[in-house]
Amino acid sequence: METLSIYQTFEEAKLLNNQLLAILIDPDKFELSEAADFLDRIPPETTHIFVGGSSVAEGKTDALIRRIKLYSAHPVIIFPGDFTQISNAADALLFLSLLSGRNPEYLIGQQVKSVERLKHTELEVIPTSYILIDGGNESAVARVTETKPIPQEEIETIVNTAKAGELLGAKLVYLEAGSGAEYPVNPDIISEVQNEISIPLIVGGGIRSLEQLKAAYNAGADMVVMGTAFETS
Ligand code: 1GP
Repeated sequence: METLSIYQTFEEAKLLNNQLLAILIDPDKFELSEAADFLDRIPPETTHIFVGGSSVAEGKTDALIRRIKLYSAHPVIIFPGDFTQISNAADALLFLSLLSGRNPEYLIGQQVKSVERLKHTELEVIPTSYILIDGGNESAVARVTETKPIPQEEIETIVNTAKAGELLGAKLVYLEAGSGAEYPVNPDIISEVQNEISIPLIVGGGIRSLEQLKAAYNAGADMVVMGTAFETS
């Protein structure tokens, strides 16, 4: 049987209503020596490992991915804070454009800077509309990109931003409340976005409990990303 590309696994999940779960590891907050134990503790429902952070020293992402690969068969997807986090050791790259903001550096600047590096990799590149939504506290994404999140009340703006991303050719939409958000993206927003788009939907930021996880899936998230919940327990 032909192996599916990473993106095909997203499409399949959407089609079959399967729930994908990604565990996010920030190389900046992670000791390489803890990788084996950590990967042993992640939930059996985990389908993907995301690696990335808002400000990570050069080389750290690559070293972490290589370590993860020693202990885990899960596909590793880079969720980069900037172009220096691109590593050929991963399986795929979320090629993010921060559509909620109006900072050209994160709309197209970083993407242009990444091209030379991408030429030397075999990464599967997945164009992704990245939409930052207010999670009740200042997120690292907002701070580093110097952009404002969209308030949760502005559902129409959020839905239209997601749709615009799809029309521009994005293959995924990522609704982000920010790592360590006080509260996650409201399920009403998730379902309205899901109704409007025909590409898979990722939701993350501030999801710590099983109830929040289930609420996100029930509202229509094809994948949920959890990071902080596993950093502390
Ligand atoms: C952040 O969506 C991810 O980019 C995960 O957020 O750390 O709050 O789980 P948490």
